Amino acid sequence: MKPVNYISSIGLVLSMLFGVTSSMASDTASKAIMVQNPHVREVPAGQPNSAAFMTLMNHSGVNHAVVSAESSVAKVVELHTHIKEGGMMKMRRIDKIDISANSKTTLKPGGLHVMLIGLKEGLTAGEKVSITLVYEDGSRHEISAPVRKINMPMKKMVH
Ligand SMILES: [Cu+2]
Repeated sequence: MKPVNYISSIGLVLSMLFGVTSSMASDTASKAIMVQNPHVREVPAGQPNSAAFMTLMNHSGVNHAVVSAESSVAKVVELHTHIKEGGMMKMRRIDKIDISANSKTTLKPGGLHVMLIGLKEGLTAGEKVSITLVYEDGSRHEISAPVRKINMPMKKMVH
């Protein structure tokens, strides 16, 4: 093999490697998922918990999932869903929230939500809460969710 051919084939291999790397980078979950209408339930000071809701849209052909969430307003942040048990709606912690390829998952009162446990202070409508979503591939997405008044019977908030 002549040196010129050898060098050009290295160049080909390198360009293939970089091509693969850049296409993978553009497919991270945080780039594929669009977060719409994030909001957090208003709670008075002294109320220990609140919840965040939003719509997660997956604009890729790959299944993604939120595997955890973080926020500085609460001591613990968990992913929750509601299940019906003995005629009562109860909240349950779940490991992940799936967002299937080319579809959307809606977090809403009475269903999936990001639970904010052990609030450091009350949350007043108009304030903004920073929440970081962590996806299954380790990519992260920081969102700013406005606090809103959401009417929700407290008896339905049993854990
Ligand atoms: Cu909950």
